[in-house]
Amino acid sequence: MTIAYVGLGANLGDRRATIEEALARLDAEPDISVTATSSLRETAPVGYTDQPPFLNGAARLETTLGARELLDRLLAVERALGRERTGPRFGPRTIDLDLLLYGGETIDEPGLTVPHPRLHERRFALEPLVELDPALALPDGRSLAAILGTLPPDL
Ligand code: PH2
Ligand code: MG
Ligand code: MG
Repeated sequence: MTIAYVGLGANLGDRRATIEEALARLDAEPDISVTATSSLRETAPVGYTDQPPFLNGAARLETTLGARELLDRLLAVERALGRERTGPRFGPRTIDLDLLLYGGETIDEPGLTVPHPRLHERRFALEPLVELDPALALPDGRSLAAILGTLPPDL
């Protein structure tokens, strides 16, 4: 059993309903349990700023799946909920499920980087994780709460 953390994001359609539906679908998978969810907060878009505000949060999962299998399930739920990958990188989306942390593992494979490569620089991803567990750390031992304390506001 591995504890994994997934970042939740949406900025098109009924953002809250889509995030809740994504969590229900993940929890319905026989080898995934959603064991905690953070509050959802509205955030200004980062990276590509000409798009609507996001609703962001994070969830704690327990899973018997490997990281690659878990990622594949996340992508399948995104597709089922109308996620299209036609627009600009970092552009608007009905749902974004990002594998942020998978146990204490560090993974660097094509299409699968854990911890998420931009986690340490994104307030909208770090804040819900620290809300879920203030003691969370990166695999190298750096505390997420400490990283958050050094970050400027998301731009
Ligand atoms: N996701 C992005 C790009 N920019 N900005 C906010 N506020 N929240 C996001 O989830 C987000 C973003 C690409 O995944
Ligand atoms: Mg993302
Ligand atoms: Mg994503």
